[in-house]
Amino acid sequence: MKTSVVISGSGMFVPPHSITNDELVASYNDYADLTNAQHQAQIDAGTFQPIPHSSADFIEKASGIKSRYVFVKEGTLDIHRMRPDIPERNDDELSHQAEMAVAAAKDAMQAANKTAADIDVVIVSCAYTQRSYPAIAIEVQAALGIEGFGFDMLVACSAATFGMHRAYEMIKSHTAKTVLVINPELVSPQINYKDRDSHFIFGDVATAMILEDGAQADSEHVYDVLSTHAVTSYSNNIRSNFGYMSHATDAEPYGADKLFHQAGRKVFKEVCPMAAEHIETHLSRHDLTPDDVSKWFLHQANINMNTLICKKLLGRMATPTEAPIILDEFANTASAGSIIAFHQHQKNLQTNDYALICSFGAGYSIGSLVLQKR
Ligand code: CO8
Repeated sequence: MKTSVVISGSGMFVPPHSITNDELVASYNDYADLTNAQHQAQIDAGTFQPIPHSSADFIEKASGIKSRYVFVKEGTLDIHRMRPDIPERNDDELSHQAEMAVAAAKDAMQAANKTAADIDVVIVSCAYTQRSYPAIAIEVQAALGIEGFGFDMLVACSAATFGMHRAYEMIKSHTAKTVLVINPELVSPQINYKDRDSHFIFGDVATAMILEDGAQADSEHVYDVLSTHAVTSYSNNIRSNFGYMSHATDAEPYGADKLFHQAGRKVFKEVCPMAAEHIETHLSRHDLTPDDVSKWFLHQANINMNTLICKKLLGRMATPTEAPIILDEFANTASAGSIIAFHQHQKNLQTNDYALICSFGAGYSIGSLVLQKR
């Protein structure tokens, strides 16, 4: 008999602090006014472009984002700092990212009826890890008392779906029976809060999923993973150059190009058709069309992107029940967005209903899973 792979539990950690658009914009505008005042002479001489104001109305219309959660709020809105003030931890303390990951993992393990003894592999898959080694996954593995092995994966916005893709293959090939995939998206340290185009886009969160051999799953909500599909296509339109090479290149390690930056319009135009085509191709492998899908757990970068992709696929607007939006509350949480949507909105799916998880973003990278509720 062929091994079936299922998602048997999901979990989430939401940081304790949030920042509304109004708070963020007030801080940014004060920073802009201060900087302009400091450069008044250059502005008058035409050698410095005054920094324009940001706008909460623009942010909500252009992106659908109303607020975001952050792991540490202190420092972020301080116009003399413009970045979170996160106290460094000693090597013998649980790291910040592992702390978020462990909380989300415990939630997912409980939902899947799993203890540490049931888990064979821990994958930490996200947009950034806070250090190169030892892997955050191995730290999480130790903190949870899991045997077996763990490793980190970095695939930007598609880290969660690509991590589940890896878990799916391990279960199919019998190298693991139960895999814990965690996405601790601690992205706020990489946001350029001085950049009007991107200061509003991201928020912190951690999500987790349990994938296991379908023959052993006994949780309340179980979804057969019918297949996974992944595509990458190189693009410089979303980029962060931060990395270990700064020590040797003498480049400014915190320069604007070392933080998240993008050509947002180009990303929008290029990625929407790619994602729609990817989804249609994936569904067709199962003789399904978009009309057969009851729930769309799409990447949460921009509400207008999701509207456009659903329109391309369905020929009409998707309802909020069909394609849940969570980015109004969470903003773009890198790879975790589609998993938050799944975690919060999967429970009213009926037996045999089809659903799709799809991420799209930097790389470019697109990853999807076709699910059917048991
Ligand atoms: N307030 C007021 N005006 C603004 C602001 C602002 N905050 N920002 C820009 N404007 C202005 C612009 O300057 C522009 O002015 P003008 O017309 O005079 O030039 C005007 O508003 C319109 O600007 P845009 O054309 O850029 O506005 P858009 O309608 O395109 O909206 C978006 C901008 C929201 C960025 C949109 O393009 C978008 O969402 N694109 C998709 C981007 C996307 O999905 N990116 C994915 C990135 S995430 C990812 O891959 C994961 C990376 C890893 C995580 C990193 C964490 C830090």
